[in-house]
Amino acid sequence: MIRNLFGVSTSESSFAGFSSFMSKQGKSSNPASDELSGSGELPGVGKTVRILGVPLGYGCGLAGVDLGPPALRVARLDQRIEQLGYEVHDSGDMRIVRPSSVPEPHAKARYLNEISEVCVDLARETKQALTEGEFPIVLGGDHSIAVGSISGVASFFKDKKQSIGLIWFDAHADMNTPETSFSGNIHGMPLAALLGHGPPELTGIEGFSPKLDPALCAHLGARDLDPAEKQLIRKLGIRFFTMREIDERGMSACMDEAISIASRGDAGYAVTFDVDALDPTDAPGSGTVVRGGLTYREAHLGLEKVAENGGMRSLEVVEINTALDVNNRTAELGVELILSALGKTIL
Ligand SMILES: [Mn+2]
Repeated sequence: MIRNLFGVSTSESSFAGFSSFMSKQGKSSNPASDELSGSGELPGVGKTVRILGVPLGYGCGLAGVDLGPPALRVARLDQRIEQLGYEVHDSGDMRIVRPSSVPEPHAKARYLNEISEVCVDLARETKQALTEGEFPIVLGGDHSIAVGSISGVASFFKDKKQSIGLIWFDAHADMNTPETSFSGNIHGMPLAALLGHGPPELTGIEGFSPKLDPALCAHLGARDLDPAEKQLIRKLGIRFFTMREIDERGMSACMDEAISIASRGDAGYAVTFDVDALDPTDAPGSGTVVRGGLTYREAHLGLEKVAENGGMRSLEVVEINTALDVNNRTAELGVELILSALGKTIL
């Protein structure tokens, strides 16, 4: 069994502080802020983001995803967020110990206990960031971590008797369960788990289930769904904006509708972005690429609209695979998309 090693700080955080030296350099004297000050008020002034790196890769069964957080930092994530006026608290990367045993060849939910343990910690850390008035930005890792991060966001708002919405960008539904999954890889199951379908180790995090009301959820970018997922989508009535619909109606109209669905609750919404939602020509660094995805500009437009709307309560970028990436292009785009979601505009 794995143990999350705690950082050297005196807090109970399971995030090591080793990368914090990169983040805080006295933001009031940020030279880039001065550079940009002529273009009007910076979107991040007076706001603080909390960066939580989660280098967990064994939900996807492929090496390389565990280096997503460092790849985003190589693309100067913290510094570029600071240039938008935000204060950046980088908690570093969660320490994840390799599992001590390999699952059975046909295991239905590979590394379930290990992933559950990480998600329990991540839920607590994400909730803690919100409690301290900071905006959580979670860096994957594979998409199984969404069970942790979004459980934490849902739990924070549940305590305030509020319901959180969701915008989920992905080529896949991520709505398998151990019973329906072909691979047993948990990164294909997180949305189902958050909606209350799946093993109690995932659905029961933070002590309640489901975390999300399907009526407040919008999914964009799907083009590769399994038969059982299609059934569950129909049963729950969750709104999917497939690539077919985005082609037909355009990203702008689909995004407006997605935002209005996610805003039906009283708490705003969580955003999670799987880079396989993007077309592989723009994002080659993913282990699950499918042709015909969101273009570079469609993705930016989507997140620019999220920023304009102002309802986003947490942001997550997952599934960047450094072993498959080309010159860090996918991580670079990941940072750009985070900046768009945080209010960076062209003009
Ligand atoms: Mn996914």
